[in-house]
Amino acid sequence: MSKITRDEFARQFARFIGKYDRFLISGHIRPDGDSIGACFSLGHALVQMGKEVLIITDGDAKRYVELMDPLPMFPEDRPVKDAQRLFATGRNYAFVILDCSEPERTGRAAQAIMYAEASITIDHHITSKEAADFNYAEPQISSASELLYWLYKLCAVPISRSMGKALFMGLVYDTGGLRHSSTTADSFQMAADLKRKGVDTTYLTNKLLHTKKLAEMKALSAAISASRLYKGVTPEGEEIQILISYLSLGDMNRGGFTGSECDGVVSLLNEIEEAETSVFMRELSNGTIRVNMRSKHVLDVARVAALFGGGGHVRAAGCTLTVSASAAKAQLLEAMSHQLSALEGIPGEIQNAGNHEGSEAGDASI
Ligand SMILES: [Mn+2]
Repeated sequence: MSKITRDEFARQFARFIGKYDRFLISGHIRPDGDSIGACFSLGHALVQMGKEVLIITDGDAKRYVELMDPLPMFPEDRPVKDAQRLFATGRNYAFVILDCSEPERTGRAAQAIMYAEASITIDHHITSKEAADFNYAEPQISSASELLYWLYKLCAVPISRSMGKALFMGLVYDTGGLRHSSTTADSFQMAADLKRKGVDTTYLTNKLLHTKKLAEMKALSAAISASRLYKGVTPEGEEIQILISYLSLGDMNRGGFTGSECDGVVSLLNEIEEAETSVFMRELSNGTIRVNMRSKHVLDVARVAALFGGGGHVRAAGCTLTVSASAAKAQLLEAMSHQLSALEGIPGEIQNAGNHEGSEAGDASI
């Protein structure tokens, strides 16, 4: 949580973008729709002010970048220390980090903070740190793109159609189509304003949320086949189920899909009615396990992820574990059991379950 108000930060932000002429802009590693949307909205805002902009990404961003009006992108094969040479004037630049707060979370852009004249972070994650010269985070807002939208309003930055497309992409991506609990009346107001500006909301929503490659559907199919439900009981006595699925590199090779085709799997898994919480684990090439989690209304998965050095939001979070798949599953269940009074597979954690009254909840949990 930031120590300053949105109004106070808006004044810092306006001074920051007014002061510098060249901006290197990065979102987080393994970019998503909000990360790219936030970067492109700011990039177009700065270009319309006559500034020079370079967007730097780390990981496959094509699916999102191709929906945007083009901006100069930092070449894949250039080291970050060359950044200032890539600006036409070759002079120093300011570095902007969006949709995350730690330079390390940007991936290959991380060292840019050393070469930059000044730096700023604008984020909406709960795990926010203050690593730059100026830092601002609002963990309760839906997306970095929505936060930027309201900052542009406060700074009287006119929102062009190109910016509108980017902002809408970020909003729709991070809210699952104005659907997640992070969606507020302000989010709808922003969407309505962007629609009025001529943003093709139908096209963007269909492209972002309802278009899947065959390999992605095969990844989902494999993840469903490999899934198992675990029963738990909340402190309020509600019975819930946690779905856990794991795909090894071997599973993925056999299925003909790679990591990028697995990105949307966890959200689709959590559409399964029985699953209050869904955990999708997949083996990365270096033998570690990437964990993505979604919950509907009970578990705070950000708290679970934080125990393993990860982060995210209450209903959507992720972390990376360097243990075997079975150990990862056991450790995640153990972490989740702290928020429950009982959880299948965690016999040591059920001392509060059932209250010795032989309740159905107690029976279901073991
Ligand atoms: Mn985001």
